[in-house]
Amino acid sequence: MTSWGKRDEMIVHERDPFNAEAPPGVLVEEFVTPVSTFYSRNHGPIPELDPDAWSLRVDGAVSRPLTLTLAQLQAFDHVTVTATLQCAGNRRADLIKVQDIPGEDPWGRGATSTAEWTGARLGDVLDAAGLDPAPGAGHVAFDAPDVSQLADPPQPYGGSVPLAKARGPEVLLAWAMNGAPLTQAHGAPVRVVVPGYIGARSVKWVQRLTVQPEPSDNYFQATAYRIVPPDVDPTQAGPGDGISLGPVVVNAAILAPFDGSRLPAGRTDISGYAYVGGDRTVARVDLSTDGGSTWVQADLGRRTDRWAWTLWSTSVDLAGGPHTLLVRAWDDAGAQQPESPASLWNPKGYANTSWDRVEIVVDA
Ligand code: MTE
Ligand code: MO
Repeated sequence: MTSWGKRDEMIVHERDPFNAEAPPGVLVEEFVTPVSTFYSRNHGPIPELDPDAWSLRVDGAVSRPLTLTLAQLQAFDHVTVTATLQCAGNRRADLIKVQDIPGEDPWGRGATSTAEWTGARLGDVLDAAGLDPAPGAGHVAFDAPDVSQLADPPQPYGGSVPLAKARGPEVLLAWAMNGAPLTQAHGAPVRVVVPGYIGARSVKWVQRLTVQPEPSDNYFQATAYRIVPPDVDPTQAGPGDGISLGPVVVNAAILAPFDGSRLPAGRTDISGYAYVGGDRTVARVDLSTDGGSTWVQADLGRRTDRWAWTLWSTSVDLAGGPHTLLVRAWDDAGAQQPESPASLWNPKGYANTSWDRVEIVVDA
């Protein structure tokens, strides 16, 4: 299984560790992304865990430390949440066009996907462990067994979220994705799903939860997934430098038509996604077909899932010739995406939320 259950159309950035995204035209087809086209983001070799031997250790600032087997975890209430994951490296390719970002993959618009996740609430498991609500209990750290050689020093993957987020009813210890057991690449037998936070916090193959006063000291929490200033050499950045990424900022992309396409004259359908995490929702999506001189509001599709993306679409008559399509989304706090990727450039290429731009030519 060299392609980890993914369709041939996937854009594979790296085989080892496996990193792949769906092309835009495939991603836009369905609100719930099929597992075969859901992006895959890994920092080390994908581990193969025996579900019968797997257990979850829950420790730290709890009065009853627990070790749960899969069957014991599945004895908690089952909850299904339709949630989008979005990698902090989504749309990095457009930052690389501003200035090169050595050592990081040029992800396009597809480092984000939506699934129906089923599992136990993390908060229910913490309650069972006798969570100590004392001031010392500030974060929940997640540990996984996959060792990343990209970390300095090489170490297993991990991360953390603030306790207040961890207790949200949407945060899951998930064993199923789109109604089927998690695949090996997506974290079998159990992963964390933290809707609204960058994908990096949804730790796969999780085997330990620790309630602790500080964020995780794991490399992927303390050093990576942080925005350092443009003039800092990221290889010199140490633990605690820069801005730690958590809630996802409002973002949007055009998935159809594809950049560089040549289209027949007449009515043109334009579609894509918009997404915001934290405690915000997408409020409006604007589209321009003339490089930003004028804007129309796109139609927002299915809006029933609080933690999922909004797929938007619109249909326009375009005259023959070249057109610059732009999209920008607004959230319910009135925040809008910044115009230029240059204003957002950072040495690791995270959180490109600039207006998305697609160049097309319409036949006369
Ligand atoms: N969990 C582990 N154990 N190892 C990883 O490399 N990658 C993280 C996160 N969880 C990762 C992990 C990142 S950066 C993202 S964006 C998501 O998983 C991607 O989840 P997916 O591969 O299921 O799409
Ligand atoms: Mo990510």
